[in-house]
Amino acid sequence: MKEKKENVGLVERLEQLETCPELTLLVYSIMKGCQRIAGLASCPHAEDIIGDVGEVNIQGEAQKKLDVLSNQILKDAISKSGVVRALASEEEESVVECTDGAAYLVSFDPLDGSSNIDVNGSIGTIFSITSVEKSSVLNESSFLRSGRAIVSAGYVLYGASAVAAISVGKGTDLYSLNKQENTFVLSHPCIQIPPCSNEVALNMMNQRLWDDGFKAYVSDLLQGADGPRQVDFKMRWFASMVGDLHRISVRGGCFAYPRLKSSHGWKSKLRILYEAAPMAFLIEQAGGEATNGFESILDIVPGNIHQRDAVIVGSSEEVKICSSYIQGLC
Ligand code: AHM
Ligand code: MG
Repeated sequence: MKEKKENVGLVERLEQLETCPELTLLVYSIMKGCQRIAGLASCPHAEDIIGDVGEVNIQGEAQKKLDVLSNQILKDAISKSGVVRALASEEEESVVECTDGAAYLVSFDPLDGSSNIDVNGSIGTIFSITSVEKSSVLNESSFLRSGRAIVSAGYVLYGASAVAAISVGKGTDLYSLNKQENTFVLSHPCIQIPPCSNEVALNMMNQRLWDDGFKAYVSDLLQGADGPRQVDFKMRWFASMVGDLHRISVRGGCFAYPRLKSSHGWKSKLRILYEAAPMAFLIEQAGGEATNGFESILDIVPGNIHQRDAVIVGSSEEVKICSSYIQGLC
C-alpha cells in the first residue's frame, strides 16, 4: 500500500482526480456530515445519544438514537448541498426529494452496524451517488439502477479513529480524520486489495441456514492445512460491514453474508442500495470483487429501494473460490 507524502485534504484530492465541482461539493458535504457523526460517536455515554428510540424502522429493526440523529445529519448535509435531486436512506420508508432540477441522487446507510453502538464497537456510514437527468420525472424507480451507474461511493468508519474510503471511479483512496483541524486527509491513495487472503468474515451462527454450496465452502475452510485448501484460515467478524470491509481494504480478506433459509424461502440481510452496491464499487475500484454468488453485485438492478441480497466481497481470488462453491462447481 502506498503511503502519502504530505497532507492532502479531501477537496484537493478530488481536484487532483479532476472531479467535477458539483460532485466535489456533494462528497465534501456528505463528509462534513460524517464528521459531525464522528463527533457524536466518540462521546458514547451521552444519554441523549445511546439507546433505543422506541420506534421500529422500515427494515423492522429497533432504531437507536444515533441511527436517527445520523440520518437527520446526513439528510440535512445532502439536501443543503443544493446539487441533489433526491435521497434514499436505509432509515426512510420512501425517497426524499431535495432540490428540483439537481443532478445527483444519493443512497445511504447513515449508521451501519448499529448493534455495536451501545458497546462502543465499530460503526460506520455508507453512501453512493448516481447522476440523474435534470429534466426526468423523479420517483422511486429513479434509484432502481444497477451499481454500474454509481459515480462515487464511500464509507466512514467510526472506530478507534475515524477513517474513510472514497472513490469517484478512479481508484479507491483511504482518508483519516485529523481531529485538530477537523478535516479528512488522504492517507493511502489508490489502494490495491491483495487477490488472496486467509482471513474470512462470516457469522458462523447462521450455518444451519446456509445453502449446501456455502456449507461446503466453510467446511473446507475449517479443515485448514489438513483439507483441500491446504492452508489455515482465520475468522474475523465485527458485526459491522464497514469495520470488516475496512480491514479487507487494508490487508485483504473475504466478507460473506450469504442468503439464509427461512420459512418464507431464501432471505438475505444486506441491502443492495445502501450497503452491497457502494461497498462493491469501492472494492472493485481497489482491485477486489463482489458478487451474490451468481452475478456481480454491480450488475444487480434492485426491484425496490430496500431490496436485499447475498454479498460475498473482498480479495478477488477468494471471492471467486467462494462463488464456485455456491454454484456447486467445487
Ligand atoms: P444494520 O444495517 O441493521 O446495522 O445491519 C447490517 C449489519 C452489517 O454491518 C453486518 O455485517 C451485519 O449486519 C451483521 O449481522 P449479524 O448481526 O447477523 O451478524
Ligand atoms: Mg446497515
